Amino acid sequence: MAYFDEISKVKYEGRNSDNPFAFKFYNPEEKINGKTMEETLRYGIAYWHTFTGDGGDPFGAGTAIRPWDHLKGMDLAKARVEAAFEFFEKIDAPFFCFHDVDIAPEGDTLRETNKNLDEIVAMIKEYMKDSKTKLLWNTANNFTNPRWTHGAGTSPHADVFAYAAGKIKKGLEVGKELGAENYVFWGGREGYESLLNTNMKLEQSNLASLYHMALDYSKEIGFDAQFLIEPKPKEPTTHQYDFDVATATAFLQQYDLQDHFKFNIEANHATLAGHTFEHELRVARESGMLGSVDANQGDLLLGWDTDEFPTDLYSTTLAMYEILKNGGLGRGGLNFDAKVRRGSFETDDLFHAHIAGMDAFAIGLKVAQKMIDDNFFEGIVDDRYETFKSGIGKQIVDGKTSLKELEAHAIDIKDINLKSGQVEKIKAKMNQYLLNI
Ligand code: XLS
Ligand code: CA
Ligand code: CA
Repeated sequence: MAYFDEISKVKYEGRNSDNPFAFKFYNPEEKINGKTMEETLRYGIAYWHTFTGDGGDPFGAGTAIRPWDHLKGMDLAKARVEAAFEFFEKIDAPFFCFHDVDIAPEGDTLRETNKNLDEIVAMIKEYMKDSKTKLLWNTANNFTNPRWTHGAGTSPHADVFAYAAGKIKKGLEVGKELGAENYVFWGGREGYESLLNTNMKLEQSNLASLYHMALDYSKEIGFDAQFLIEPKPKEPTTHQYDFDVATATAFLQQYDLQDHFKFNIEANHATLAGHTFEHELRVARESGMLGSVDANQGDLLLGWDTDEFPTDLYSTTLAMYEILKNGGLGRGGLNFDAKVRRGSFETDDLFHAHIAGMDAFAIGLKVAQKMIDDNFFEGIVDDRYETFKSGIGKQIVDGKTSLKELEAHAIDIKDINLKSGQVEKIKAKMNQYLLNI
């Protein structure tokens, strides 16, 4: 059965096309710096928003009208798989991502849940045989069911911890079965509401043990995916342990996990942490830990995790600048962890939203590559740190000086020739780049 009958395969038609079902900038075959756009951008479709989500919010029921609405339970799960692969084909997606509960309903026990999962995973595997769409990552949803109220790997109850471990074990098996490139850990409720009822040290060390067990088990079964941690500072808990890239890096280092993890960085989580998207990408890239990206955007007027489709070209460009400087995303990709607005309830909106996001990152890629080719900003950075290239500056960089020597150097200095940071010139130049693609 076809779910999106009216829509044919979305193609690249160029910037002047007025066909709403065509890409204007994303041309999968176009080469940018020797790699096709498809190879660099590695777009992923988030199963939970696009096939499982219904547009509900804390103030009202779902609004989405979907061709599978009349179904329930396993029939619904199967219809979603059929719809998903039709959608992947039509939007030309190289990857998809899911949580366990997105693809199959939870049963009353873990045993029942696993049975449901087995059936749907077998079906997905069949569909994947005739599809180019691969699994970018999967993960266990250890945050929706009421049992996770106080956390999963950081729960104060050992049975809950064991349940979480069991779900992760299954997640790793599923990832292996479907050839996932990565496996994600997002600590949805791994945090606290009040320090007065929390043993923070125990919770964090339990969480680290869980990650170690996951690493051991993936080795045991020969699942060689890249492990990713997805930081987020808050929501749903007041304070989440994986607050941002810097905090999560310290956690990984403290528990000797740093060599086995990279980061899955979500734009909206970066802004919730009071950073820009590109800040988080930069921090991860500088320590060689930029793994994958959840491509979306927040709304600064609202300030919560709105998971909007990314359309802000300034942000997609600065993100692509970091990604290109990283030499690409390796096994990672750009997963649209984004949902259509509650008011965009028609099925067509799913296509419009993805086209908008895919075009926005294609523009970002083109502009960022041009910026890098021109070396304009790199030139500014280079000049700015000029004094560290020779003399006392070089000695500082090489670790070959001391406070005594530096005092002797500084003691009689009267004028220091500081130069402008040129922020306005930089911003104007960025605008020029954006307008000239
Ligand atoms: C929620 C997160 C979540 C992770 C995967 O805010 O973005 O969807 O990406 O569990
Ligand atoms: Ca995410
Ligand atoms: Ca989010």
